[in-house]
Amino acid sequence: MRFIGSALVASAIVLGACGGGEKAPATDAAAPAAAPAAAAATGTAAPITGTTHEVKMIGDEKGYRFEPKDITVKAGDGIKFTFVSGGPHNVAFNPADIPADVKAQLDANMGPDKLAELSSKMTMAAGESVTISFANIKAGTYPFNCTPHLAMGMKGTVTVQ
Ligand SMILES: [Cu+2]
Repeated sequence: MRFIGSALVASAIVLGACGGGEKAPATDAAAPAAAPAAAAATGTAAPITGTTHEVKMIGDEKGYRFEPKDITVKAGDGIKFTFVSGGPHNVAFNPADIPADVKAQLDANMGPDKLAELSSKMTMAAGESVTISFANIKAGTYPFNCTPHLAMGMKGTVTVQ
């Protein structure tokens, strides 16, 4: 990308803004971000340009789960994963499940909520959240899980259209 420094700053601002609210400009701004799938390995975060969807992270007497478990988003959308109960929870993609040409972009798109490769920070209390952009991620279905509760089946998928 052309201006890596300013793109990173802009991404941080956009991700931060989405973390605080639900507004996101949904327009043709998504087009340039979604177009160069082949350039996805740059590792530069692509900010959310569409809708920010909400997924709850829950642990209660019925078990540990993401709600909804499977979600479909459009190119340029993002997902805000919010702690509801029973944590700690995080959002992690198994690197082995993510195609090589998606990995760097998805990793970068975890933005300030990233803790390790393809793995978010841990949320510890109700209301804390992790926001991930799916801008510039090629169409496909990507499985994710909560690291602390993987063995208890806390898993989901995001399908990017
Ligand atoms: Cu969990």
